[in-house]
Amino acid sequence: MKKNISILGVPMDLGQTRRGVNMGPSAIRYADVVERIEKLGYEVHDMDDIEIGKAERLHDAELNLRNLKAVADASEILASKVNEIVEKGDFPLILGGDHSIAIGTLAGVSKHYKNLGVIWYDAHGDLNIPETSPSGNIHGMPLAASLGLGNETLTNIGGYCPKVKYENIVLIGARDLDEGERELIKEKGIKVYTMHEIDRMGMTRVIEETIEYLKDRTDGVHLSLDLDGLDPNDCPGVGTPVMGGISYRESHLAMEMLAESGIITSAEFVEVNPILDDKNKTADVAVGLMCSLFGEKLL
Ligand code: EXY
Ligand code: MN
Ligand code: MN
Ligand code: MN
Repeated sequence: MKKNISILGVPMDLGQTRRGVNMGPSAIRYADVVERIEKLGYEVHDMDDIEIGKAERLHDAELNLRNLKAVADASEILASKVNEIVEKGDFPLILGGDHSIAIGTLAGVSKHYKNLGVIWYDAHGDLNIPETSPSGNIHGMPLAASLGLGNETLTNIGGYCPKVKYENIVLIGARDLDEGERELIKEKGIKVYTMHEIDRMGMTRVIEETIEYLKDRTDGVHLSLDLDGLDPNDCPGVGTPVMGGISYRESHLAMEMLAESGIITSAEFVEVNPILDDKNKTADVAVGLMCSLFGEKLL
């Protein structure tokens, strides 16, 4: 993994309706993200937060895309900042903010690769389009948008589409999928390790297979880690908790194995909501996982 890491905060809360996730980047900094990663021997540049616009006053129920303009504007800014980070040769580490920010992150990263792989560590699929979304919340749509599905304003962020190919993504931790998402997964044969496979195979084999699957077909891998992928007992500070999640230790093991593999070229940690949290526990878990991803060892 690269020795220089650039951190960028995205205080986005407009991809969903619960307030507080805009404070995610602050909570993660408060958990000493910079100091803890520096301790591992990296040079860390904190580029601060990007600016987020305002929520729309009226929601257009027919469009079913809440706060489309503000989310799209922020995604363009994010894409260009992430692009700068990759161009200068640093590892981009993006702090959310709700998961809608992945649209901008992937737009900034993907053009630097022929075949970007994506690991989507999440309780959810985030594969909705306005027609299938039960909520109109864009944080349930970023993976679909990155595949080129849904509203054009979102699929064309960064001026190109798509950002990823179906065969280059792996979902880990899924346990709350909407009907349209299930159909898409089956139709396209998307690789998914639901909680069922994690329980049966164990995280070791899940990550071994994921690395094996991605390493030859991709030339870079983005890790999009939604803290709600973990069990809410370990990560209570998330807006859409789902019982029966990935454990704290399984998640560290996953990060440690990814660190050893050296395949990860960019990462984002999203959905930390300090208002719903217990003494900043979720932000602290997030930083611990980042440290494992960057090679921290137990001994
Ligand atoms: N699938 C539901 C929706 O689209 O509204 C819930 C999505 C939650 C998305 C979270 C962040 O991963
Ligand atoms: Mn530098
Ligand atoms: Mn998500
Ligand atoms: Mn989620």
